Amino acid sequence: MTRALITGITGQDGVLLAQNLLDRGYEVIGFGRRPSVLARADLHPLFRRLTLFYGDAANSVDLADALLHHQPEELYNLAAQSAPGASWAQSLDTGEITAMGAHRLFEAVRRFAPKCRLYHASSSEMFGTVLESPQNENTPFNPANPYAAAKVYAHQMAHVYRRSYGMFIACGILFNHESPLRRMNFLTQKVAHGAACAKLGIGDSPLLNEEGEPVVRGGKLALGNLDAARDWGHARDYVEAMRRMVQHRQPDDFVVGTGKLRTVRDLCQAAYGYVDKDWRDFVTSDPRFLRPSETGPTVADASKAQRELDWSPTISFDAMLAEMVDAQVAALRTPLPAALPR
Ligand code: NDP
Ligand code: GDR
Repeated sequence: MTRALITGITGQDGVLLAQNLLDRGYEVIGFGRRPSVLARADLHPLFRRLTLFYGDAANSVDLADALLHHQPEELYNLAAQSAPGASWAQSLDTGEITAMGAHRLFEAVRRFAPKCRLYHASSSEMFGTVLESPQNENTPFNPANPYAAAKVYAHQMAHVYRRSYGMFIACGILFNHESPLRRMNFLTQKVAHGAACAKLGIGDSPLLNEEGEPVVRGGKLALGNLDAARDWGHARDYVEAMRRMVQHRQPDDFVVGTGKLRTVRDLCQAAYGYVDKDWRDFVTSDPRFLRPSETGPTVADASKAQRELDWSPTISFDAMLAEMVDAQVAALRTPLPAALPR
């Protein structure tokens, strides 16, 4: 039985990757912060199938302890401050976890588990204000926010450790990938929630957006830049690409995406169209959600992953959105836990 450790076990990809590996008979160790693990009651059935290790990626001792204690054969480094939009306001925290957290982990693996095969979560955000399209493994980086700069640092350090010490560190340059597990501070989940509210006739949403206000207020969903363009795929497909990178004969970099570019408007049209609504009646552009500088348009040339990993996306954009909107409808129909004392 292969033993794999996953950092970022409470995140979207950590959950879906854990499911993928457990279904293949892996033993999985989930590294995560205790309060986050305990708070995610919805994930406790999954967590019961794996071994939890409480730790913080800001703490080298926690990482070393996890490695020494469990001696994993595979390690998937997914922990990060993962929101580019929040990374201007949290630039130092982002550097501490997204850049230095990865560096700390590489160093801990070098010292305490040097034979371990490692996957590191790089990102299409590294291409930033893109210098060519579509982007492949040789496209120059041009980061446009603190998150992207931190990911470039971690990516370069992965290469340094690979070259200097012969460590197996595969870097997945993954483009945007989504699922019903997406957090509410990301675009697709806001739009899925907005479409679900429109379907159910809910004018004021029970959930909060990035600004701590109802995601839908007075029947309107406030977004930022409607012209931004991305390459969106389904996270279940992308965690399978991670697994294949770790099984590959050598550590390498792989771009993973669908190759299809869509705008925020396209996304809104598809999601509200799914519930037979016209998105223009519901969506507004609010300057508070605009970013000081925009990444993109990011669109993948994933031909290397197709060729060398035999990987290609299997879930369509429309099927992904339908799954997300349906999940939001189901959640909105489920009563919230009893109200807290006022
Ligand atoms: P999420 O935001 O859903 O998950 C991030 C995870 O990192 C959470 O489990 C979070 O835990 C954990 N984390 C954050 N800070 C710490 C810390 N100090 N110590 C321990 N754990 C910490 O992200 P995704 O699952 O979407 O992404 C996984 C990885 O892939 C990230 O590195 C992200 O940057 C990268 N990526 C994601 C893409 C996407 O489209 N989803 C595309 C390209 C790259 P907690 O619950 O405690 O906050
Ligand atoms: P991104 O994802 O920044 O690409 O990072 P996000 O969903 O936040 O933004 C995608 C695009 O939508 C535009 N946008 C909005 N975004 C948010 N969050 N909220 C809004 O209201 C809104 N309106 C428009 C953004 O400007 C942007 O252009 C994700 C994360 O998973 C990263 O960890 C990962 O590295 C990259 O994808 C690839």
